[in-house]
Amino acid sequence: MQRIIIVSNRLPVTIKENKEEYTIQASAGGLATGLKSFHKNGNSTWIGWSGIISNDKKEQNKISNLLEKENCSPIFLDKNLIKKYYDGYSNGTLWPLFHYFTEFTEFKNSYWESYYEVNKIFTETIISQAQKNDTVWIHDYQLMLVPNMLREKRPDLKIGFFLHIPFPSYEVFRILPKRNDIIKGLLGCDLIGFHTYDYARHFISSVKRLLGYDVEFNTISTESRKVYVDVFPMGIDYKKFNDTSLKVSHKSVRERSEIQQQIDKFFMQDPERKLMLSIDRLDYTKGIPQRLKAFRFFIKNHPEYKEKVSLIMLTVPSRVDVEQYQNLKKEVDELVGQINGEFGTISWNPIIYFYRSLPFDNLIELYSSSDIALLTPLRDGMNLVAKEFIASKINKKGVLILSEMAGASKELGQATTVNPYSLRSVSNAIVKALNMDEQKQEEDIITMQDRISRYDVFRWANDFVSALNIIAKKQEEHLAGKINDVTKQELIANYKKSSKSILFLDYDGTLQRFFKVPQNAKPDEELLDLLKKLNEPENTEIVIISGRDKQTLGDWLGNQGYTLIAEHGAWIKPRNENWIEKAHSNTDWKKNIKPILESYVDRTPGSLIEDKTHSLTWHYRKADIELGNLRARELRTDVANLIANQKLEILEGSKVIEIKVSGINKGYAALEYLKNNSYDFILAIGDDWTDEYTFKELPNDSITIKVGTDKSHAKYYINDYIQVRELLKNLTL
Ligand code: GDG
Repeated sequence: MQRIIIVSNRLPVTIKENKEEYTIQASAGGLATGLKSFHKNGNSTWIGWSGIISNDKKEQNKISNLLEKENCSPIFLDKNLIKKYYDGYSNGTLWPLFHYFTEFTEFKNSYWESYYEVNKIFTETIISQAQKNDTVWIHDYQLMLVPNMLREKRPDLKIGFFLHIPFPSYEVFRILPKRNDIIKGLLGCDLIGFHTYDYARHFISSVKRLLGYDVEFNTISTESRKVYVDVFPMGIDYKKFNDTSLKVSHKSVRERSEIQQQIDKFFMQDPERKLMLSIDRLDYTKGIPQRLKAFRFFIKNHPEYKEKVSLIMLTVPSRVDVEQYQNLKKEVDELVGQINGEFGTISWNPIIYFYRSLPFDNLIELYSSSDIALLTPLRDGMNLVAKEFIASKINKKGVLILSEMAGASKELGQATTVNPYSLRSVSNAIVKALNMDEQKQEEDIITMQDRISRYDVFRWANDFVSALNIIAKKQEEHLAGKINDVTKQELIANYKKSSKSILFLDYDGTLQRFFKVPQNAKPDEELLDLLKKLNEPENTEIVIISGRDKQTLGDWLGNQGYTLIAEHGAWIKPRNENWIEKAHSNTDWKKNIKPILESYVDRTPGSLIEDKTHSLTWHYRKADIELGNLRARELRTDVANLIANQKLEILEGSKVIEIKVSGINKGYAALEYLKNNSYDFILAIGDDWTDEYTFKELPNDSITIKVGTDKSHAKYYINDYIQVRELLKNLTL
């Protein structure tokens, strides 16, 4: 079985201290359960914070030794770091922002610094434990910088990340001052998983807008690698909930818990009574005050349900030191008091409120005794409680009212969904649930149980790891085509011993980075110097082969002893000679096409037209990335219809659409150039689609190199223009 390192903020165990003696209790949380099969075989490690604040090395060793038996490797953090990294950046910045509570989001530099530092500590611990080619699965928003920190030091690892909370829309995410660092941190992964398609979509949109990377379906092309994004809705241990529910249903009256006895009393007073349940951590994202207000609205507007329905609300203490949470507790206490005071009677409490956590069996008792689950978070990554409620319904009776803002609502199509901000919507749903006939309840529960039992937490974990393995294989294949130290040395050696060499070099994206305004891409000193040196040996010829117009190319690189091929081959300027026109055609066609391009410029802010002798080009690198892509597709269709039966073709480059005279391309131009001379070393480097012609046409023994990660006919891949310059520099040494 493969070795896997699981990394999360907290370890899946709780350490208890009693007179300097420590004991360990395994956690029954969803994550720990789901990863059990990977973790228990002894070939895996779980890295996380121990939960113990201690600077004492002896104590730390004691804890580490104990945890080793559980295959856990603890991280120790001091009080100050925990405060700023955990309470601060994780829960004071990322948690509220990612749940759309921008008003609660705090931006403090010291929080960020600690977050960065702790992410580094985690990374170093992983590095100290990871063997070659291990799989590392990192969890959640506290550790979003780890993937890239790890990738930089250990490119051999398979790295996956799963976000348990929502990824917000770009318009909210962009508020974060460190937005680029967070995105780049995550892009160190091979695979990034989200609960829902919406979160994945939001993430991809932020990547496109902030970093300008191309994305095709779920694949992001960064300069050096591809990163895959996919949806894995987290499940629960269905069998455990279902079996325990069966077990507790057989308990005798005497065995029943205090809470269950209270519930029994509630039903004894009137067996027709209905019980509604909500369970959540006391967190502002869970919409607890709004739920109470909706319940008040319901009782006020439907007095016929007085004494007939109660809401049993279990809220589990959470982040109790944080002010917002203390305020929330106060607000909830007051609301419960008000509602019970206003509507309650001697024999009926509208709200039965518990502020505590319960042992697992009691939780199941609650699930199985309740008729309705009222789960109305304002935002929730998934909400496992919804699935647990359904799984515990062994008698198939019950109704789930679920907020449409919870990830689980995307999966549980039979739930009654509500907008948690709308008191009326929640109240109507309660009435609907109270009146739902049993057959419908049964049908819905069975359908949902079927889904939850199939896609359980084990399947979730397995699917993620399997997907990561498949992706890692693809990455390996790509890596095999990459210029590495060995191929680089061979290439240099072959060049050095060749008697006549020719280098076909594309310009934009290959020798120079992309600029939002194409005319700004003028060669810098470093590049001019490099080309000059490269051109020094008598037996080396340099051909700059570009889609650019002859004027610009000539101004930038003319008369320096290089051959220039402009407009994809429409013009050629042999070294130290004048331009020769290779394409002969009239340009009347431009009169029809240009107004169309102009209309696209008007409707796509940031885009512009370039008019070349034999082509018209629409550039959209500076436009909004999504609008640009959309318009590019439209433009292609519009123009394709117009140019049918004319000797014109459409070329799609990197953020450009070019309409040009057909029969000329970089490949033909390169071949024609080679006709007159023989070379024993041919090198071609290019980054975009138009360079594929060159790669395809050149003789088999040529060395062809693609810049970037897109599929190519080239033999090798290289990351970016910086690495191209580095490689070329090596040829000059
Ligand atoms: C995050 C995301 C996402 C609750 N009270 C007791 C108790 N629980 C257990 C429940 C459930 C879990 O805690 C709560 O899970 P949720 O999914 O509802 O919420 P978060 O804690 O906010 O978790 C969330 C999740 O990660 C997984 O990706 O779904 O959206 O925010 O399992 O049963 N368990 C016991 N006693 C209690 O009193 N034993």
